[in-house]
Amino acid sequence: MKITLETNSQTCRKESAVITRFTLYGSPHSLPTYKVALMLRLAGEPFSFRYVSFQKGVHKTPEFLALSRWGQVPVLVDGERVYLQSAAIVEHLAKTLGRFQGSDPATRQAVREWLYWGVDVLFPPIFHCYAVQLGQRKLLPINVEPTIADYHHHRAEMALSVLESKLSDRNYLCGLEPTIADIFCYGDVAFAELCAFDLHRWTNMVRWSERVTALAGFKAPFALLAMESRFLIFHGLSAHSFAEKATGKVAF
Ligand SMILES: N[C@@H](CCC(=O)N[C@@H](CS)C(=O)NCC(=O)O)C(=O)O
Repeated sequence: MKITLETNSQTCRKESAVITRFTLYGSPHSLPTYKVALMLRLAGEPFSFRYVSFQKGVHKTPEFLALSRWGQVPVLVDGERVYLQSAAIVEHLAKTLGRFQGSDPATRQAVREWLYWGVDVLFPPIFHCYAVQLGQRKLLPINVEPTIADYHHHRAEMALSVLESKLSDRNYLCGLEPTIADIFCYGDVAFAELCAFDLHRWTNMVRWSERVTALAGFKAPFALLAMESRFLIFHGLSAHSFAEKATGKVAF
């Protein structure tokens, strides 16, 4: 299989009717990819999506590694520049688009704290629980010992309990308005739901999730991203996506 990384500008030339500033590389199964896609979606920004197949090992190819030094998704190309690490990407988007960044310096500092907490505490156990599930569904060659799987489940429950307690006196994580902190942490909660966690025990979190899912433009993980490359264009708030034709050249 020959893998050629097609640049954003090449893609734009080919699909002259569809020119997007943003191109997101990732997978619908990737929690951090969803967080970035959801941010773009809620900000009303059209973007091209390039599917990176883990099964085919595309993320370890020299072409992809030239784009992402970490060999990981998501990758966001904004014009000529490449952005890596989902927390840094959503921060870049909030700043450059002037959306969901928090209204004052103190709020923006609290937002940053939540992003670090999300990367450090919330994401890892839910990511591992989802990986266990992908293994059970034979979608990835992963077989996790039950005791290890229980450990991840327990750590995820502890992290979700923290969210629950912090949401007792507020609508959103950093106050009255939604910020990238909410979008970022919600991405993990959405996948916890896919992992069949019983979220209804955490009533503050359920109400917060309802507020996030009620935001204009919201879409759930697999409703937003597909296992193929797409152009996701928004006309007002209704999205139209055009699946990219398999040319044999675009393997992402
Ligand atoms: N801290 C990174 C984590 C990214 C990450 O774990 N990506 C996974 C998919 S969810 C990946 O690309 N894994 C492939 C690998 O590490 O080999 C971020 O937030 O962007």
